[in-house]
Amino acid sequence: MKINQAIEIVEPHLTKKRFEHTLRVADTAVDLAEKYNASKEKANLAAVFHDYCKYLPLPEMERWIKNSILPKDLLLYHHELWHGPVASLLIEREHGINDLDIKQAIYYHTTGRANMTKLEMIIFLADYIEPGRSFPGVEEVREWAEKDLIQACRMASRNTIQYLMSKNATIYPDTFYAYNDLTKRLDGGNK
Ligand code: DGI
Ligand code: FE
Ligand code: FE
Repeated sequence: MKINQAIEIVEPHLTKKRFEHTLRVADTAVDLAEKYNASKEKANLAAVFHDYCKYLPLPEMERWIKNSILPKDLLLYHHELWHGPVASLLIEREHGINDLDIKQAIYYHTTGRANMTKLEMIIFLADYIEPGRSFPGVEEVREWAEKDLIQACRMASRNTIQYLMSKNATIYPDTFYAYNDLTKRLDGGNK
């Protein structure tokens, strides 16, 4: 699919702010793909669709999870976790995007997971560091993104877990698996 076609599909599903976020994620993802030798086309397309389902009504997302191969335990966690997996399903059904790399990058963009591919890390990180973000600690992650993709993802994952724990939120297993795996990849972890 051509990128302009993807943008036209996605725009009406998003608020203006979310659409602008999406375009910044796409720019950031293309830069990261360039830096880390991944497909810029795939990074661009995955980024444009990553929040495609962000505003789908909750009962509709719930229905998709119940009536598809998506894991049912998603329903036991915060609904913020649903839009990536549901989007990975709907972009194929509605728009014929069946590239597994792209679908997985969209699927896991919120939580990450163990053994993330390069494209998954690029979308996960681009979503976190796009220039509109102002989380505490984001500047340090931006600096790491210049030199070490895994370290940058690990910092983003760690910050997200710390933030969620400070709110007493529950944390989806893949969120922890991402952090543990990225940590082990770097230094074997501290056990
Ligand atoms: O869709 P975006 O707002 O661009 O960003 P996102 O999809 O990365 O994240 C949406 C929210 O999900 C963000 O506030 C962090 C949160 N989140 C990530 N992992 C978990 C989580 N929330 C809960 N409750 N549990 C998680 O494991
Ligand atoms: Fe998202
Ligand atoms: Fe996003």
